[in-house]
Amino acid sequence: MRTFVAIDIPGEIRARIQQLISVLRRTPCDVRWSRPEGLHITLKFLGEIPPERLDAVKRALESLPPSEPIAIAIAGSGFFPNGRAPRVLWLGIQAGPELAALAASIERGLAPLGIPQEDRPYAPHLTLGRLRAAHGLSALQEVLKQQGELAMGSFTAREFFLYESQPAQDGSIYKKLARFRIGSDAPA
Ligand code: 3AM
Repeated sequence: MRTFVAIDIPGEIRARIQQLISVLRRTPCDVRWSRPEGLHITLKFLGEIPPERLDAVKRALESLPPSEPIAIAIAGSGFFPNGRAPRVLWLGIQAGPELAALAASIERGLAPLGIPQEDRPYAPHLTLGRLRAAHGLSALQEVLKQQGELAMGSFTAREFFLYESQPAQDGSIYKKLARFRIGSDAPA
């Protein structure tokens, strides 16, 4: 099973992003847009794991050192790998150092299970869509510019999830397998 670890997006922000996607959809570009219900901020891509390893992965994620809730703001946009040869359109993530620290802690916690560590620096983002072709790119960029700062909102992340990515006809479907708390159970 193909798995990854990510932070979910609150409904109110999700609705705003869905609205943005509906505007961007009208541009004549060939993009596979993210499903609103699957929007997430990836912390760690695990790749294929044998189903019998799932419990060990969950245990490792449950026993990470404690971390503080993470204040996250979603704003701005960009392309991976760059604007000239774009493959992924993303929204930017602004967060304190706790976010990268959590991603690093997850890397460390999963390494003993043989899950390869990332060699690239952690680049938090929220994938809006994947470009199938470059045509219509300037129209897309123009509409993005018209949308201004793309300030989608902010929230405090108090949990993250282990997801399974299931291949589907029009992009993957993401299914939550387990939930993990960030910080203590006490109310903030
Ligand atoms: O939705 P985002 O972009 O945050 O890009 C994939 C997606 O992240 C990423 O894992 C998430 C769930 O599929 N992903 C897929 N293959 C990857 C790889 N080989 C990868 N991340 C790193 N290395």
